[in-house]
Amino acid sequence: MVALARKAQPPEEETSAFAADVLRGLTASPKRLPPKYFYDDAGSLLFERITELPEYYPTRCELAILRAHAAEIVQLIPPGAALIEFGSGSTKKARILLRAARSLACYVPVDICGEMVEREAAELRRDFPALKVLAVTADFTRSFELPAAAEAASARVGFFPGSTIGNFEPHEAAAFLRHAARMLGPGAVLIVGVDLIKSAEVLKAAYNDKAGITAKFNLNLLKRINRELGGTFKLDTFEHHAVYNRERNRVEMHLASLKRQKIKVAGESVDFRAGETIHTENSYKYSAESLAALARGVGWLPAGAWTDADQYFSIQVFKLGEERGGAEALKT
Ligand code: SAH
Ligand code: AVI
Repeated sequence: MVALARKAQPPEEETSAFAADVLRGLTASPKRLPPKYFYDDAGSLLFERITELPEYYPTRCELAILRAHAAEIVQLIPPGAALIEFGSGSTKKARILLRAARSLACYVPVDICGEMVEREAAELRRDFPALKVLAVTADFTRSFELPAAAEAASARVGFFPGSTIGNFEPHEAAAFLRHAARMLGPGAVLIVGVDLIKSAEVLKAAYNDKAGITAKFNLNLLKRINRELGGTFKLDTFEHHAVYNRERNRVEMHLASLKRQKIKVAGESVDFRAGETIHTENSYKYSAESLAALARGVGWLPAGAWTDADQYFSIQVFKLGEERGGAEALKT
C-alpha cells in the first residue's frame, strides 16, 4: 500500500503566510485571526478534548446520527468511489462510514495539521488493512492535488463533518462548496455535517465549558504565535470570551486583553487597549433549509438529510446537478 504524504507548501512559505495573516489580522480594526491557525498539533489535541466535554454536544449528536443512519448514507456513495474528508481531525466519524461502505477505491483524509493527519492515517491502515488510506496535508480552502487513486476512482465523495463549514463566513462557505464541486468533479456527492440554530444557553455553554478547555484551545493560538513567529504574548494577560450573536446566528470567540500593552510579533509591534479583543473564530449555526439553500445556490442538489432526537445537528447529502447549477459549479 502506498502512503502519500504531501505538504501544501514548504515550511518556510507556510511560516511566512502565517506571519502575513497574523500581521494583517492584528493591524486590522477590530483585530482578528483566521481560525485555521488553531490547529497546530497541540490545538488539534485540544480540539479532541473539546469533543469529549459534557457541554460540547455537536460531536456526540453527529456521531449518533452517523451510527443510526450509516447504512442509508453509504447507499448514496457510488461503488468504487474515493471518500475525501475535508478537515479529518481524529477520523472518528469517517470510521463509521468506512465500516458501513461496500467498495471504496480509497479514503483521503485532508487536514492542515500534518501531525494529526499522518497519525490518524497510520492508525486507520492498522484498523482497515484492506483500505487504501492516502493522507494529504493541505489547506482545503486552496487548490491541492488529489492522490492519483482518488482521481482515477469511479467518483469522488466529499465528507465535511463537524460543522467546520460553520467556521466560514456564509459567502466563504458558498465559495468552499463551489471549490469542492470543482475538485470532486462530475458525479460527485458531498456529505456535510452542520450544527443547527438552538437556544443561546446551550450554545454559550458549549463554548464556555467549565473545565476551561475551550479557553485553552483559544489561547493556544497565542502560544503558537509566540513559538513560530517570535511573539511576546503573555497568556495570562488575555482572556477567552465566547458569545452568541443572535442576529447573525453565530457563536463568536474572542481573546480580550486584560490591560493596555504592546506585543511584538514577527518583528512588528502591536498595541492593545485594555479590554480590546482579537476575534478568533465564528461558528455559524444554520437551519437545515438554509444550508440546503446555500448548497443549491452553487449547484449541489439535496439527496438526503438526517437529524438527531434533539434536532441539534444535521447531516445532509448533496449531489452535483446535471443542469445549470451543476455546470455552474464546475466552471473554472
Ligand atoms: N472532522 C473532525 C474534525 C473537525 S475540527 C470532526 O468532525 O470531529 C476541524 C478540522 O479541520 C481540524 O482537524 C483542522 O485541523 C481542520 N482544518 C481547519 N481549517 C482547515 C483548512 N483551512 N484546511 C485544512 N484543514 C483545516
Ligand atoms: C471545528 N469547529 C466546527 C469547532 C466549532 O464548534 O466551531 C471548533 C471549536 N471552537 C470552539 N470549540 C470548538
